[in-house]
Amino acid sequence: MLIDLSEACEFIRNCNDAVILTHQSPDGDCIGSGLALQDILKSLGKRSRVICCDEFPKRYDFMTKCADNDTNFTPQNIIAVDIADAQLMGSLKEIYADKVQLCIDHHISNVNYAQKTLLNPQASATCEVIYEIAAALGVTITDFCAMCIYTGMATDTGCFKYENTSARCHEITAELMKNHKLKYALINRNMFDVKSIGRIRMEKAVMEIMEYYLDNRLTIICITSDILKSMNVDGNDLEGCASLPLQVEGVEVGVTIKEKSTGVYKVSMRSANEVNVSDICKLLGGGGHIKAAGCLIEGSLEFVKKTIIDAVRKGMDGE
Ligand SMILES: [Mn+2]
Repeated sequence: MLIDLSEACEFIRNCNDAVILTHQSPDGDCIGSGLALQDILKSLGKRSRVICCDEFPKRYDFMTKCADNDTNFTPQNIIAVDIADAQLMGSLKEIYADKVQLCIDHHISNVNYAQKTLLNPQASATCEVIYEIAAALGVTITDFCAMCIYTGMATDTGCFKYENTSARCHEITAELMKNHKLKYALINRNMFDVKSIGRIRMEKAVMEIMEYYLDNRLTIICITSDILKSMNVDGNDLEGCASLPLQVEGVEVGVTIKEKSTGVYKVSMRSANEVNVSDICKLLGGGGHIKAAGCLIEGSLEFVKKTIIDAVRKGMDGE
């Protein structure tokens, strides 16, 4: 059931000993919103812990290492942040998929799996929704909380340059900068400029295997298990690689195909401008945002590629 901000605040005021779930392959927004919410709950005198099926990547240590996760309680409330679909809980879905009481999210594709969902598709990030919650609750935002919210908003907007960067988003970050000691330059350097050696290796390999279709308007990167092995990188190094094909001049849609298991491919689709990749992925059984969406396709790699090329061609022609 969709609820409004005041109802979500009501829930938070009444909750205690909460588990805060984040999605698999955790990013700056789900980690930031989880930890920011934990900090808000702490301000209200409530215990919580932030959990994920995957380990938090090292580059988020500046947030995760400063949080104090309380493991010493039996959960009374289950909250999910930035999780559009229970499937995205990964291995934790067996335990929590049907137990989420409150989901806080900004994905238009949210499937409404929780008992109550506070969904703001206009928000640049779930962290933006968390900020609105803190403001509505009248909780004083700590410097740590401000850092978490800022990080989530920065990551989900690609350092404030994607389409989802709104005036509201700038207003909130301006507030955070005005009122807190916020190391924004350091955060953004760590999020956007610094790359691990594995990441550099991955980008080099990816650029080499990029394929061009539809008069170079479509680029596809296929990362099979073999290629992944030969790159000698870990999963974290692949985060955000879906946007790499869009760097090519003239490209309208960039697609990254990752082999999940034999004959199962995870497809990430990004649009540079006009093409609605959410619609395209929906036709392929997936979903997402207008400019960033995904789906899962089973079959041979050749079949997967052909399916994608056909679907993108139709999407570009507005069929
Ligand atoms: Mn997000």
